[in-house]
Amino acid sequence: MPTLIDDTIAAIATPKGKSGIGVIRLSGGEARRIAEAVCGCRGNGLQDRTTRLRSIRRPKTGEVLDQAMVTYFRAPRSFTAEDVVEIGCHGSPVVLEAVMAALLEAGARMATPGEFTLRAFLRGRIDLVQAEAIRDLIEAKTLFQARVARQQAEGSLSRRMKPVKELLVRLISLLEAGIDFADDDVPVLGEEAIRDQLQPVVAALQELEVGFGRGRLLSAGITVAVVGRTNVGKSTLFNTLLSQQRAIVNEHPGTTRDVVAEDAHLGGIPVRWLDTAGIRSSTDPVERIGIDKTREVLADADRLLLVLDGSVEHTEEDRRLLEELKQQACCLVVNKIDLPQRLCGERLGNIEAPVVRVSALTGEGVERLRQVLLEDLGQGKAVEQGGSLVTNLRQQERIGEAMKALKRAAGAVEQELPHEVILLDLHAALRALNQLTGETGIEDILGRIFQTFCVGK
Ligand SMILES: Nc1nc2c(ncn2[C@@H]2O[C@H](COP(=O)(O)OP(=O)(O)OP(=O)(O)O)[C@@H](O)[C@H]2O)c(=O)[nH]1
Ligand SMILES: [Mg+2]
Repeated sequence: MPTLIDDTIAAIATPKGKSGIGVIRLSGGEARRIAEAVCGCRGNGLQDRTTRLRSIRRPKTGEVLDQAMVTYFRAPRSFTAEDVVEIGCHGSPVVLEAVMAALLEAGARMATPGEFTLRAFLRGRIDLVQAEAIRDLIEAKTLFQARVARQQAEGSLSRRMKPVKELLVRLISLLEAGIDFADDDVPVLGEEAIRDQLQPVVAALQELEVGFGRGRLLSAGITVAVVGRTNVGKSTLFNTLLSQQRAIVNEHPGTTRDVVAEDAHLGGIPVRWLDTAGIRSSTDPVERIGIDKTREVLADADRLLLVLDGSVEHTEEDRRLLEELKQQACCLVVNKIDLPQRLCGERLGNIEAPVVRVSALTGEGVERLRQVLLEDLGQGKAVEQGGSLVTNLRQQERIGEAMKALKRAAGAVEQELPHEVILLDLHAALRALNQLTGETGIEDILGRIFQTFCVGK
């Protein structure tokens, strides 16, 4: 973990391998001098926020290595809040290595992963949530993930935390003042007033905690399993949802024997779709292994789509499955609506999950099914909240810690304990929130966050 920020660091910021252009970044007090040493810009120095075509040379020999676009960002108006130079070379790995070597020769040090972002953080340019969001943005697999990460990088979570922390700090100051200046007519807050001031802080944090579930979904993705008895059209639906003929479809019941898995996005959320063997009592040993596997999926999948065949009457197997899965299934899919319908709707009456009627064969209703699933995942809400979602475990832990401390404080208020005791818990809550946005006590978590960055960021 680097702690020095006095030297000037350099790194290739674009991925390894051949590309049209490759960018090398320099940051630090000497960035401009070092860049000028390799650009040979005697008497024609780099201008702030200006890009120029330059010949890049080895300082010792003067050998020309490449023609590159060189941009200078004067401190503090740069990503790291230090002097930054970006050199856009031709994207040959050999050229980039040679230019890097020239920069090191001129006095730069090779950056470690995440060190540019670390500097931005240490120089107060961004807070911890923003730093993590930059990493999430780089690692985003879908546009939706990227959008949430970008909003966090712009400080949406931090902005949302700010008033919450202010309320807490205000309450702490009032209580402290009541104790410190007890003899000087400073009014002591009553229990009622403390409760009133604690309440909005707890409510705001609670909302963030709820958002964590959705935030996790976005970053980690989920599994959605298609289940039901044999021949109801699970594999057909699975294929239609994926828009590809992935699973074998056949009129014979018991076609799917193994769990078939495929990854595809749903509204920007990474989803692993699972097609499963139809559940029925079977004497075929292979089919029974498949059904056992389906049972494992039932236990592990994040969401279940329970499929029924609308063209036949309710069977005993359907009834058993409905009974077994009515708590778990996020949606009941009545399939084969292109055929005359025989399934009695009343049988589904006491199930809470939404019922969606589709034809997996023609695709009718499948878009609606996607919508219902997205609503169940709360994606709509995530967008509404402008992306101020808690997306990682560290953030959730800190919010959880703050919540616990606030609950202890509320308990202390109820028991009419001395204000010193309440203050201990309020300070603990504030410490947890400070760690979230990185104001105090953060040394121990820095390493964990920055070591997952790539070099050049
Ligand atoms: N008319 C009509 N037929 C369908 C529909 N969906 C599936 N089928 C037919 O129903 C039969 C069974 O389809 P599958 O998708 O293999 O059913 P499954 O639930 O995966 O069956 P198992 O793997 O055996 O459990 C096939 O002949 C499909 O063509 C539909 O929406 N309409
Ligand atoms: Mg099947």
